Amino acid sequence: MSFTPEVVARHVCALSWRVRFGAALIVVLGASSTANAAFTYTPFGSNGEGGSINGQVFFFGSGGEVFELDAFVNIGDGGAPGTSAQLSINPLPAGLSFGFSTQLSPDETDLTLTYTLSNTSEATFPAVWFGFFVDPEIDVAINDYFNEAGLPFGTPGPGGGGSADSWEIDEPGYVFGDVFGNLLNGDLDNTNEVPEFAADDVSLALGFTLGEIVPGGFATITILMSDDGDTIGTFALQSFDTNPESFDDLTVSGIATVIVPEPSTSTLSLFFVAALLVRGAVRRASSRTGVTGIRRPTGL
Ligand SMILES: [Ca+2]
Ligand SMILES: [Ca+2]
Ligand SMILES: [Ca+2]
Ligand SMILES: [Ca+2]
Repeated sequence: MSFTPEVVARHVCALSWRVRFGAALIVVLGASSTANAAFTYTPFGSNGEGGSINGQVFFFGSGGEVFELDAFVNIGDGGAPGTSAQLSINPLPAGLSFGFSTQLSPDETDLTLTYTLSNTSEATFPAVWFGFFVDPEIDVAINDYFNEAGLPFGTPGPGGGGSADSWEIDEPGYVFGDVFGNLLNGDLDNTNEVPEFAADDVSLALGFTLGEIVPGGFATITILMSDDGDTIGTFALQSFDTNPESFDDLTVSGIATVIVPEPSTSTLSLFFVAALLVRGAVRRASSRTGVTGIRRPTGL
C-alpha cells in the first residue's frame, strides 16, 4: 500500500491508540507473565465485529489483544473486484440474512464464533464466499506489535464446506499488506508475508468457498480462536511474538457447513398426491389395454 495521506493518518491513529492502550496494559497487567490466561472481552458488535477499532475490549493470554476482527461476504457477482460486504460497515447482499453467536470454553482458552448466512430470497446465490479477519497484537506495552510473526499449518480444505480453503498472513494494510484488499475481493493469496525472519505487525485471514446456497438453504461458518493452540478441522493460522519473553500466541481455524433444505411437508404432500394420481391413471389405462406393467421374462 502506498503512503497516501489517508494511509499515514490511519497508521498514526492506530499507533496513537496502541500507545495509549499499551500504557493501560502496563497498569492493568504489568509485565507479561504466563500464557493461556484466557479470553476476556466486552460484547461484539451486532454483525460480529470486534476489537478495539470496533469499540470492543478483547484480551487473550496474558498480554495479547485483538485490535480488529471482522468478516466479509462475497456473492461472486461476476467476479468483479471489491464486491465483498465488510460486515462491520456494509449491508449484506439483499436476500442473504446473517446470524452471529459466540461461545467461550469452560476454561476460557477457546472462543468459538459462529456465523450463519441464510438465503431468504427465491433465487439461488451461485457462488458465496466468506472471509474471516483478525488483527491480533501481543505484549504491545513491552515490545510493541512490530515484532510478531505468523505461521500456517495443516492442509487447507477443498471448498464447498470443511476447513478454510484459502488463507493469508500479512501486515494488516496500514503500511504494505494487501490482505484487506484481498478480503474485499474475496480472493486471499495463500501467502505468509510475516514469517519469523521478517517480523512485523501480523494479521490473519481465513477464506471459505461456500459455493451455491439455494433458497431456504444456509451456511454455517464456525471459527475457533484459541490461546492454547487448539484447532478444529485440518488447517490453522497462528500469530506469535518473536520475543522469547513473550509467550502468548493466537491460533485461528474454522469449519464451514453448507445446508440444502429438506423438501417442506407441503411440498412432500403435493408430490405424494401427484404420485397417487399418476399411479391411478396408469392402472386405469392398464385395465383397458390388459397390460399389467410387469413383464415376465420370456421363455418362462
Ligand atoms: Ca483450549
Ligand atoms: Ca509484540
Ligand atoms: Ca498478502
Ligand atoms: Ca497485529
